[in-house]
This record gives sequence, C-alpha cells and structure tokens, in this order.
Amino acid sequence: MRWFWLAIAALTSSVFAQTQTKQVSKPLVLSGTVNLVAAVNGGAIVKFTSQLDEENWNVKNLIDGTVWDGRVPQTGTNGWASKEAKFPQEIIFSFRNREVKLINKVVLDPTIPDPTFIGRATRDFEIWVTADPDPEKATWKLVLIGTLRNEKQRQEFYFIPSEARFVKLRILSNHGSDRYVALGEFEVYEATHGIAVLDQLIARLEQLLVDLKRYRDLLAEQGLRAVTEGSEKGQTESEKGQTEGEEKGQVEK
Ligand SMILES: [Ca+2]
Repeated sequence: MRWFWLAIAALTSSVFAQTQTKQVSKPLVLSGTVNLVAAVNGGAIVKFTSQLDEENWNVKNLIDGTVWDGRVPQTGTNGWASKEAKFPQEIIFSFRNREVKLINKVVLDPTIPDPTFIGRATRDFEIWVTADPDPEKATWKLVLIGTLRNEKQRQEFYFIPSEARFVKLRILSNHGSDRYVALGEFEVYEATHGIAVLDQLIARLEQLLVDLKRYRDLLAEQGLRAVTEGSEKGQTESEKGQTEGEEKGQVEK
C-alpha cells in the first residue's frame, strides 16, 4: 500500500508545483523556446511603414537575433528605426512557410545605441494577429496592448493563445523623442500545451482515486468478514459455556 501514498505525494507535489508556477508570474499555458519570427528560423518581414535607412536601421534588424552591444569589440546591430516620429508605425511578420501557429508570447528588446534619456525607444504598442492567407485583405484581431519600460533589456509579454499566420506590431509612441522611434529586436513564441499536461495529471489522479476506493472497499469487506467471524466464534463459545454451565448446574442439583 505504500506505493499508493508515494504516488499521491508525487502527484500532489507536481500539481502544487504547477499551481505555484502559475501564481508567481507565468500563465497556465506555457510558451515554446523557438523564436518563430527569427530570420534563422524562417521568420520574415512582410510589410512595414518606414525605416530610417537601409544600412544601419534596416527593419530586418528586428529579426536578426542580436541587439546593440557598445562594449569593445562592438557587436550587434542598431535595430530598426522609423523615418520620423510619426505614429502608428506598423511592421508585419510571418513564420516559416507562412504557417499558422498558436502563439501566446512576444518579446521586445528596446536595446539600441542611443542613450535612453533621448527617448527614441518604443513605448506603447499593440499586437494584432490574423490567420488569413492574404495580409492585405485580412481581418486582424487585437491580442495585446503593451508598454515597454525605457530600459535596455528584453521585455516579455503574454496573451491568450491565438492562431496567427501574420503578426502585426503596431507602435503607438516612443519615450519622447521627436526624431524617430526605434526597437532592437522583436520575438514571437508558440503556446505549448500546459493544459494537456494538467489533463494527464488529473486523469492519473482520477485513476488513483478509483484504485483507492477499490482498496477501501476491499479493506471494509475484509474487516466486516473479520468482525463477523469473530462475532460468530465468540457467540458459539459463549453459548457453549452457557450450555455447559446449565448442564453442570443441572447435574449439581
Ligand atoms: Ca536586432
């Protein structure tokens, strides 16, 4: 029977761990680790409203897997910058072979060469998605309204898992510059099946409950049999003694 309690302890701690994870910061549905719009993973930019220049602020820098690093030797690219500080600025991304994916997370990295106090990095933005085949005629769905901190670091955003063939980043403001708006990197991640994992756990717990009830019934049945047998045995001896006593008494009389 010990295995029952070990199994229950293991399952309970597993469920509890998942619940704790949820409570800390992450949603129940988890995200994959492959950045779907990275150029190396087949990601592409389908359309964009403007770029400051071809050489240093090319929109392709949004999916090149790197951001500016000022340390010697200087590595990374500038990122993307708009032609002017006009809003909204929109950039549409697709995945490998323009496949439809269930996504629930984007990461924006506003790391650019410009110091933060100039205020050129992206601030308020929206994420829109569509599974339609033609981005020009598509019906778009808003899945996230977000605000970036004016800090040179990756910032993660989660939203309800949504089917997407195209993802539109709609930038609504920067941190105050009247020159342009910029962004170092943009990433999109697939929703993984955290729900399915929980469903499996629930199924296993339900089976354990069935087994436990069966074991309880078995114990009850054995216990009842033991009580009944004991009772029958006691009764027989008592009756026997009583009979013997009566017989003895009768003889003494
Ligand atoms: Ca980049």
